[in-house]
Amino acid sequence: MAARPKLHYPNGRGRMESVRWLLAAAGVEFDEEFLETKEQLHKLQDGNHLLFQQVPMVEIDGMKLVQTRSILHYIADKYHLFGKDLKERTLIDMYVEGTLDLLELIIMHPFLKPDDQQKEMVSMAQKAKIRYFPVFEKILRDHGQSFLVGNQLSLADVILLQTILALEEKIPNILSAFPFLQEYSVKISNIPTIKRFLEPGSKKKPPPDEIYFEEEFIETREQYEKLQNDGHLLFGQVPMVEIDGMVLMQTRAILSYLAAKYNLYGEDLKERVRIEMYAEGVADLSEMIMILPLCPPDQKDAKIALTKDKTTNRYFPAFEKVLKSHGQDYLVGNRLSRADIHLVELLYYVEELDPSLISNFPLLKALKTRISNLPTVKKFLQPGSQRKPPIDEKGLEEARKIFKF
Ligand SMILES: N[C@@H](CCC(=O)N[C@@H](CS)C(=O)NCC(=O)O)C(=O)O
Repeated sequence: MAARPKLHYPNGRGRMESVRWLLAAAGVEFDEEFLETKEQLHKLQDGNHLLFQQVPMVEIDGMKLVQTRSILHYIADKYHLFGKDLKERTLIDMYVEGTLDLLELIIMHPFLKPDDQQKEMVSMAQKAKIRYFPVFEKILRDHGQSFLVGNQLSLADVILLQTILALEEKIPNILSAFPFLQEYSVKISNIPTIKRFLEPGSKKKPPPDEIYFEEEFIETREQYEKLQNDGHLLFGQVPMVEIDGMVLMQTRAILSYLAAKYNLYGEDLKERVRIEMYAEGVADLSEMIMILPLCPPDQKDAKIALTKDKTTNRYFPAFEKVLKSHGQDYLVGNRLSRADIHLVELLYYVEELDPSLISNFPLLKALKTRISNLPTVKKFLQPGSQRKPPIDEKGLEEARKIFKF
């Protein structure tokens, strides 16, 4: 039995991800040797294993292949994913090269400076919608077939689906004006080999800029005092977040930084200020809900009644009206922003307080479902994530001891 191909690359998507996609689509099992240190790359370079001193490198059929496109072509040829004749092959090649131009932008995106990332995201979406997707939409519409070339799966389909899904992770509604591509991407995703690759546990790599964060829980008064005495806390308070070489304090400032860094703060100053207004409104109601457990028992019922009244008569109508006024999927600019995230977080808190409060607000309900189904949010809402449960009596007691309130 021939040895399984062995892929040499870091444990991330980069240029190797297309090779992983193609092997998976062809139903080929493969092994991976992850380059985790510079030394490992140098060892491959010094050992003359890399023709141009670069990875991706794939050991296959007794060869050490480099150059992503050459690797893709070899695998496509070997597994009959490169058309039935020279004409089909060239069509596939053209489609692949066009798509790779777009994919290259996605691959390079995380390496841009945070300030440039937002601009590039907008221009990437424009390029996809104006230059690339219309081409493939037309091809599919004109020939009415399920695949781009020769009515059978080819390298072109694999790379196009990879690119569509990678873009959708960043811009969920990117295919909204392309019905044929929507149907196509569902069909190709359901091809058994590809379906398996798209399921959790496969060798498909997560998005490079998926955010991982670590938490250091403050469990005792001593830990809190140590942080204060170390001079880490600007105003002696938490939350505190260490990020990008800084120590950030003040919840709103932290949220603003994260939103700006991860393109959740609108396209221009006008969108930004609307996002901020909505976020501040959400924060006011969230604050009312957050302090309910601290309320003295004799005032609690009145405070809850007031909170419910403000929810249904002030805040929910305001957001329902915003959504109704533009009929779009998101609060601002028809794309995900921190305003949507904060509002949906609030909707979950309100639901814990009284699930009936949302019943007269159909657009808010729809927003909650939509945002909750975004892959990253969905993951966060699933058990086992870093999301925290509502505070209980025990948690409250501990917080009292730590913060002395
Ligand atoms: N045209 C090459 C470019 C390969 C490339 O730029 N590889 C990068 C990693 S993604 C690399 O090995 N960089 C290290 C170096 O150039 O020394 C291909 O498509 O494989």
